[in-house]
Amino acid sequence: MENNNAENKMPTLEVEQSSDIDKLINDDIETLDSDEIIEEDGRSGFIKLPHGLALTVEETYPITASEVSKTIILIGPFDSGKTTIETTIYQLFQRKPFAGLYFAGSQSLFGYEERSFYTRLESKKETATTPRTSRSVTEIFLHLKLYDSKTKIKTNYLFGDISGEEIYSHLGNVETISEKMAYLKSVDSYVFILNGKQLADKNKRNGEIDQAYNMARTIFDAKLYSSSTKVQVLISKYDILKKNNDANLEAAIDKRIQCIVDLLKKYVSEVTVHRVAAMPEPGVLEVGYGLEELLSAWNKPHTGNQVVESYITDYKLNSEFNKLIYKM
Ligand SMILES: Nc1nc2c(ncn2[C@@H]2O[C@H](COP(=O)(O)OP(=O)(O)OP(=O)(O)O)[C@@H](O)[C@H]2O)c(=O)[nH]1
Ligand SMILES: [Mg+2]
Repeated sequence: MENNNAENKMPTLEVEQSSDIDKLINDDIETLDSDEIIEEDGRSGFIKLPHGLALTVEETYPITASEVSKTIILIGPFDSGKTTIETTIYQLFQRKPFAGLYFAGSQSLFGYEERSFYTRLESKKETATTPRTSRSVTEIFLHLKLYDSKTKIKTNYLFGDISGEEIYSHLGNVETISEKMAYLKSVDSYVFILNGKQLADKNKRNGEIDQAYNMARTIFDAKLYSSSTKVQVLISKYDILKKNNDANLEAAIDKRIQCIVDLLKKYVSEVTVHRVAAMPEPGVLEVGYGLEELLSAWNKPHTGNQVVESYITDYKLNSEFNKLIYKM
């Protein structure tokens, strides 16, 4: 879904000061171009504003078709911290630039606010909580437009907020997942989440890792990826694991996570492992721990060798053209 044509035409202005960047970008709700002013009920001069909620798959098409965009899908069991990762990134951008990126707008401000309400960084609540993502909801994409001060490119990030039950109902079933979730084929990054709270519990640890392994296998066997898809394997709620201060336990977990990485490397070339504590319990790690590194991984252009195992084995190389592509 990465589209590098349209938005690269940013003004080639020398940006030195962050005040200059503030002028270049703004956090206004995005509106349509002036030539798209519409007539509504016979009254002219109305501008159709985005509804501001999370977007459906169809509502993301105008963005992905015309502008630089990256789709990030977070996959993990219920309660693993997916929504908190998305909302904390949004909230951190309200404080300052992050990973060299500046907030440059959002078409789903209400969607973010709805989800952030109970976890505001300024909140006086002792324990932050995130409302559970409802399974039936079709509005799953949160939109963030970010400006990269180095490359001077604005990129639309679309974060798939998929409930744990939804994705796990397809576990091990390649046919239903490729039919119901075909849009996943053009995903730029998959984030497979392992809940640090479950990893810290010796009775739940193996189940958590096996489940992530099987989910990854289901998605990739269903061919829901492209040659430039990247994968991040992520331990969420890392503060809970870290509290144990057990280096042997972490080494054992790393070893098992490596099995997931080895599996994924058969399909795609860029697989990285991350530790994140988006909304940690007070005192252990700072809010948003690991998110800057994660954002950088999403933002980095795909560089790896793009030929992957299933591509090689599945395509019949009948024509000379196909044979050439394979050799390349
Ligand atoms: N200790 C700790 N708790 C966290 C962290 N991140 C999220 N939580 C808590 O974990 C709970 C679940 O987080 P969510 O973000 O709702 O999880 P989810 O994966 O979106 O859950 P579903 O929408 O039900 O699939 C919430 O109560 C959060 O406050 C973290 O970094 N550390
Ligand atoms: Mg959720």
